Amino acid sequence: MYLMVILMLVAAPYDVVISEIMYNPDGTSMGPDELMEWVELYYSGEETLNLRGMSFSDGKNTVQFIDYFIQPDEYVVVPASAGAFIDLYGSTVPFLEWTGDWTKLRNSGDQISLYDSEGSLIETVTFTDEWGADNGSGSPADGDGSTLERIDLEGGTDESNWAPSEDWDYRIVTAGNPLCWGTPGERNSRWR
Ligand SMILES: [Ca+2]
Ligand SMILES: [Ca+2]
Ligand SMILES: [Ca+2]
Repeated sequence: MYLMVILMLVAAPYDVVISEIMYNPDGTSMGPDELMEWVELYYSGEETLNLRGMSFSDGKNTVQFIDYFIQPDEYVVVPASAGAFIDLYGSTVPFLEWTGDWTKLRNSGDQISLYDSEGSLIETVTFTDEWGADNGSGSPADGDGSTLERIDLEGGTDESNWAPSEDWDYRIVTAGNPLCWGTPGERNSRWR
């Protein structure tokens, strides 16, 4: 037990990164924007890490995490509303609970800064609704159900490392009409 505590302490908190962002959920198929937004985190460390005290902020509102023990190479979702998230995606997707005020991811673009439990900045993602836009037509992540996925989880936070999630029929069976609501709690569809 003592050994385990030490291992947890030495795990570098910046092994946690923002891996996926649902900033503009498809209101028709998913539900209200203010309930259905979520952010996914990925942990690349080698030992179990408690995310307690870590947070993210858009510069106004801060979401501070409650106890959540994440395992190496795992993903966890931070949902705007846990209840709404479970209703839509089911109860098997790992998510964490938090205190504070939801950051409200602006549909025209916003920023999310991730902080470790000491309050030190890990990274900032400043996205716009142009990320993933296809030749003048909008981005699928901008209200069509896709998320923004980080392509290389060890890569940077600039636009070139993000892409809209691809249709995966993510736990959704709608005959002839596959919906893409991202890959919460799982490896990204645009992973490489
Ligand atoms: Ca939004
Ligand atoms: Ca905001
Ligand atoms: Ca994912």
